[in-house]
Amino acid sequence: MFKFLKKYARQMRLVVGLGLLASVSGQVLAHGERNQEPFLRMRTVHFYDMKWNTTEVPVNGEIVVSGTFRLFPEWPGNLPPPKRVFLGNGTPGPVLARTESWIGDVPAIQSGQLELDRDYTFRSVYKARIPGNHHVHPMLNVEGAGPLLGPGNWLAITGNREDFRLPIDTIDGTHIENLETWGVGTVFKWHALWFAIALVYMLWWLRKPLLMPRFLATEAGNDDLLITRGDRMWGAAFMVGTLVIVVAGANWAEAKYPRTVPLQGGEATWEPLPKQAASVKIAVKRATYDVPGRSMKINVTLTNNGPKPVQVGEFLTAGLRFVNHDVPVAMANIDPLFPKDLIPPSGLKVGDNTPIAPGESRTMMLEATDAAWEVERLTSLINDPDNRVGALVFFFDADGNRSISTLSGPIVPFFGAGK
Ligand SMILES: [Cu+2]
Repeated sequence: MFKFLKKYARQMRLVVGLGLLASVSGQVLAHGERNQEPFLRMRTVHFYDMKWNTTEVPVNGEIVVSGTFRLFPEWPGNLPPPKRVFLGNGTPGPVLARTESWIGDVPAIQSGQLELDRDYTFRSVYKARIPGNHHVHPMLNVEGAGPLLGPGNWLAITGNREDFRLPIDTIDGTHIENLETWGVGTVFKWHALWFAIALVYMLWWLRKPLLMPRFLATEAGNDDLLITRGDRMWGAAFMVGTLVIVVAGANWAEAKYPRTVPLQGGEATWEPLPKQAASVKIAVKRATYDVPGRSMKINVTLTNNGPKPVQVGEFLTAGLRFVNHDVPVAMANIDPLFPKDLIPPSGLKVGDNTPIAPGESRTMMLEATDAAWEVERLTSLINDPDNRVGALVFFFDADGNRSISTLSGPIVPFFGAGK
């Protein structure tokens, strides 16, 4: 035993070490959103104005996540369009119970269709269920395209798992103290009954000669001897018994729960926010990703079609927010609970920060530099057969009014001089 321990001591130290590393760093505990292809994160749904009411809550406490999302107009051609979409949340397992879900002011309990190039507000309310430190994302499930995640925030749930309760009042006035355990006993009893019936039925046949003797009898043309009169009676008794139990069970359920509503298969209809004309038109002249410098450099021509001079305030893609530090109103637009790891500290470098006058067209560089490109694994963009960058760009005028434009264009990698 000790010899064994000694032999594997090094490996065990390594495993323990890795475990400690995982529990200390936190980053390692995220749950796979970074493995999504960059085009899924840059050119489908952009979540902005995200708000979390809290990042620490006891079991049974309430979490409200709200914000706005825009469906990117240049939706990737290889993805099915958002014809049937469900608003969900991305968490490591059922750590939260969703109690409310809204798109605009319409419930988002069901799925529905969304329009490209439009903005929708959403609001989800959750109840904390399982204690731990969880990464929680808003998420749109698009039929055929899969889950599309918004920015994830860390949520610490404290307390005991056993204390969780989900009480509700049904339409007919029944009060259910805990929806988690309600009626589960009945489910177990019915399953046990059917399991027992199936077992008895199967044992009847298992006690007889099985595969090979039956095969030989069939080959010899004696297959009529395989099923006896007793077998037929047994089968008939089971058929009648099964039908009686089904009918009796349905009657019992009908008497016990006289008013029931079936699960609803209809679809919801959601209205997008009124369309705001993007006051600034963005034309991408050239976009490069500098691999060693971890920097995205985009040469753009910005045309201000609005009535007031504007400045570039923020470049948002895949949940990352590159904010222009020289535009105070853009900095003030960051919610204090927004995850810090998604706001690169160096922000967005803008070639020319002077406000763009109405009617003016100006060509300049936008530079977003940070290790986040690597950390978020967005650099695998350069391996895509259709490597395009997609983002939202926020513009602000002197009065703090915001207008949002979409940016889209092909991107070329730069591997460093001499390579
Ligand atoms: Cu996550």
